[in-house]
Amino acid sequence: MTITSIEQRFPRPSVMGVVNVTPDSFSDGGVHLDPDVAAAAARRMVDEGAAIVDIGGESTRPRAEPVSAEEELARTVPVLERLAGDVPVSIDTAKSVVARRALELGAELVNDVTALRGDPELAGVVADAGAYLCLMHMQGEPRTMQQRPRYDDVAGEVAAFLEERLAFAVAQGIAEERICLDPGIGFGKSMEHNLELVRRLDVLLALGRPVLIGFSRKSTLARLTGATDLVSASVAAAVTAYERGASILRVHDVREHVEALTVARAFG
Ligand code: HH2
Repeated sequence: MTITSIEQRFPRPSVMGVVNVTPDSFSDGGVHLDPDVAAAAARRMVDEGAAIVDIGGESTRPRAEPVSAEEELARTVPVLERLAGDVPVSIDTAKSVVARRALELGAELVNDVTALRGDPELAGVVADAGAYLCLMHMQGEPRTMQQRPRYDDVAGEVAAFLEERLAFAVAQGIAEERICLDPGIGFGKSMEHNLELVRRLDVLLALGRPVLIGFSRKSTLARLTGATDLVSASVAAAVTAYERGASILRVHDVREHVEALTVARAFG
């Protein structure tokens, strides 16, 4: 069987649009709770040039409370049903039941912010489906992760963690070519940690897998600029991450990022 690698499916730069079907996500909470509205937003993102749309039913923002699998399914399945077959979808979940249902409904990629540490069944679900997988670094858990993030060498520690999780995923039968890595901007990190991770993206790229970066609308950008509208700041962070070698940029404002990244890529 020939498998399409993540490099082939998501050439640099590729944009992943974000659709959070949640009441409490930090930047688009409540906006896409109606499945028709969420599905329309996903379609618009693809029209604007997104390579894939990341559908999430559980907020992972700092201090977010976990939701049950039933609730996550109730939020995401109606959206996935509306998109099935014609919109490329990623499912942002750490739960195997949610991932399994999403994959049955045509999702291509499982985006797990726990890097297969949350649900022992998830690796098998991804392996059996031959799905793409994103492994993300997080220090602590969403409820408490921003309380006092601490590292001696943030880039080295994040890379070591992801190297171990990559080996674990491969040992569970997931093809290495289907996996991308994400340093987890804002997940148990200070502003300086977030900046350092992009500044030293080469440390992560040395693991040999494509890197996904989600800097869009994150609080580091608000702290740096003092702005409330974070579109320009997000675009700057995405272009910088692309320049440092990132492949997939996870963003809320697709058109602006696609335009900026198209120009950045033209410089070669
Ligand atoms: N960030 C968020 C959620 N999922 N997945 C990956 N791989 N990388 C990220 O940086 C990432 C992610 C948080 O952002 P958002 O989806 O806007 O908010 P919320 O978690 O509150 O729904």
